[in-house]
Amino acid sequence: ELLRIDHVGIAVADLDEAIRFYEVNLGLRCVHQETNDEQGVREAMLAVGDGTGPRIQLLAPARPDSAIAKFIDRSGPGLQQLAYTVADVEVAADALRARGMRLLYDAPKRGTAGSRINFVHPKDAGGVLVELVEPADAVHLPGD
Ligand code: V0V
Repeated sequence: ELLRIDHVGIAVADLDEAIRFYEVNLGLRCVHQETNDEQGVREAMLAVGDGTGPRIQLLAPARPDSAIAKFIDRSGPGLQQLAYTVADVEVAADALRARGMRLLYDAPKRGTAGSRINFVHPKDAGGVLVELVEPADAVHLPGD
């Protein structure tokens, strides 16, 4: 069900400062920004190189009780999640549930740029918060 790496998510305290750091020091390009109220994050997507590969997602807390705020309080800024592209997030989530993994949501939630997302609990995935991303423009082909 996992098609490719979609993005790697990094928790940051200050989004604007982090975007500048990645653009100036690492040469990445910010290609998208939004606030996700449900998740309590301000986020930015950064393209690497020719932009065809996985992106870097910078995640800053939008409120103090959010998942990102809690992560930074506990672990400091740094790698927070690894996200895979899937064709159908419900099909992928069901397959992982059937293999005994806990998915965080019963039904998908809204992710970046109109995508549909769910997560595997990090305790069921070797200490990694695994995100499933069905992009808004996902094409459902027979056999996907
Ligand atoms: C917590 N733990 C992690 C972790 N967060 N381990 C690896 N990576 C992480 N990111 C560990 C933590 O150290 C504890 O380990 C253990 O999990 C138990 O955590 P818990 O008390 O059950 O849960 P919390 O309250 O720490 O929350 C963790 C979860 C939470 C994953 C449940 O962060 C969550 O709901 N995340 C999903 C939503 C999210 O991350 N949203 C922000 C991105 P010990 O100490 O017990 O060993 S939004 C996004 O990605 C968007 C919009 C997008 O991509 O489009």
